Amino acid sequence: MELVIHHWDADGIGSAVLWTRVKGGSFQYFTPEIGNYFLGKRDRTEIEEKGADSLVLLDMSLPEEDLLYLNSLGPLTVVDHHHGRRVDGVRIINPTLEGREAPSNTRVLTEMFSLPHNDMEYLGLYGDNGFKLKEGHPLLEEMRAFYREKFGDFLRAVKVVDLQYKTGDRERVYGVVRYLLENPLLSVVEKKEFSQVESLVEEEIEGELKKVRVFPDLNFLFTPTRFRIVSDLTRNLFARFPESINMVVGYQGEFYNFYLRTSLEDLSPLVRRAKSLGFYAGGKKDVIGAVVERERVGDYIALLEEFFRERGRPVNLRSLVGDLS
Ligand SMILES: [Mn+2]
Repeated sequence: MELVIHHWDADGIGSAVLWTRVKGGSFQYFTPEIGNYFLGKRDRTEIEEKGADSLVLLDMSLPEEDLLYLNSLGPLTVVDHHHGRRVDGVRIINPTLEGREAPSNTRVLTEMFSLPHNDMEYLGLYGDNGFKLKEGHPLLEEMRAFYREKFGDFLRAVKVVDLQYKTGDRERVYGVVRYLLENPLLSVVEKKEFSQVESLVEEEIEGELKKVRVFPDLNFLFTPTRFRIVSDLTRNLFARFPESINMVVGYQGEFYNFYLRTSLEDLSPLVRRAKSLGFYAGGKKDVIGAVVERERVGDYIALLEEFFRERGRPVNLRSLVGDLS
């Protein structure tokens, strides 16, 4: 049995399906705790219990220590399109390592196996890029030409596949992989178990937004929901209160998930500082996200407070975060 470890989003799901179709044989599937771009303790236990003969990692950039760990369990192949580095002794197929960008992992696989253009390729391609492709972009035109009058159905199908992980329930992700192994992509929208997730997610977002604590210049929400909606919640607050500090804290597995959006200050220096201090952080000008271990929550809060204090906008996050539970 080969264990297919894949990203939980549309590109990761499409990659898992493509790999299975091309390779044939016996497979099991695994995606890390949703939201974590590394393997937690529970992930490792679960992977070991599968007892795979070989492993493949698709569309997921994991830390070097995790790649070495997976490689120690059996022969490992990595196919990816994220920026990263080579790791000694690990077989990595990734065009970005040779300076060639790939818009999705499903496209890397399609080219690698010399497949004709296909549904799974476009599932990954639209999933990873669709929202940011401007009208007239060659990739968008390519997908339009492929689906023609079914293009609208295709967009809807991608959305449904991509939404499954937002429940935080990995079984839903595996469910859609299994379904797509047997059924055409466009038919996912007709399956209630998949399409209902959209309203489940919307209801959860609305419910959580009612719990936001509103202060002058600050909106704060602690949301221990299983749903992976921390970034959606933060974006929703930011859309309404761009001039406030909008902070949402979620809880996932062994970690806290911090998101902060504001137009008050350029957050890029904060992102760099957080990374240099060893936090799993990322972001841009108006957003910073970080996954923080329980023991380091205090340090992370201190970092945020210091950043805003230095800029003449003191904010007391400590008292709010103090009662996370
Ligand atoms: Mn991808």
